[in-house]
Amino acid sequence: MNASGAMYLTTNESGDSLSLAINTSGANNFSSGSVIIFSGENGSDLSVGSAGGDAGVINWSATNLFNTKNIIFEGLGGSSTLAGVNGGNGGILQLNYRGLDGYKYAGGHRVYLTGGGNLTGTQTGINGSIIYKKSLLCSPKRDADVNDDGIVNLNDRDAVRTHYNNLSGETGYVIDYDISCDDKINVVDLARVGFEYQRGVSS
Ligand SMILES: [Ca+2]
Repeated sequence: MNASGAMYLTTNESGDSLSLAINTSGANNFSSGSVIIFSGENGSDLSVGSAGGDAGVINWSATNLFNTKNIIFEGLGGSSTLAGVNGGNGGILQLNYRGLDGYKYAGGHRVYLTGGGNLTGTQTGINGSIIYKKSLLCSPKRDADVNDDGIVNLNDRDAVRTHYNNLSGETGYVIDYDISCDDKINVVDLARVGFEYQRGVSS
């Protein structure tokens, strides 16, 4: 999936954003400044005003790597313009992936899920949340970014080393570090880190 610019989810008659479930099997590439907007609508200034809408839910499942570079997710609660009524709630973003390609936190995708304000501008809507869910399945393959920060680097190598020579069933065996899915944490897994070294750093 390749995308650029702004994509908006439509809202219902209450101003709530609709939700979106999306499945991608190949790479997802976004141009700089690409933004997916699933915010609630702001209340109307007409008459007595109206409530702010709730942001939606995006549930994105990437069979392979999810590219965090450039993408902006904006799921803000709408502002209420009706006296005594809270702003809308922020959205939920769930990313399901085999691995991340690009920084998970600062430097990667930007996510805005703040709740909306009330008539006086005080935030009263509840902030939304983001859920990261990495698959540890062996198909198509387990991720070499064992600490799940979006980058394959020396920290991943060192994490594998910490569990080196542990076999499935032993207390030191942690499935995340058995990248090759052979029930052993050994040089084969270190090699996998090496093959993908610096993945996620470059654009
Ligand atoms: Ca890492």
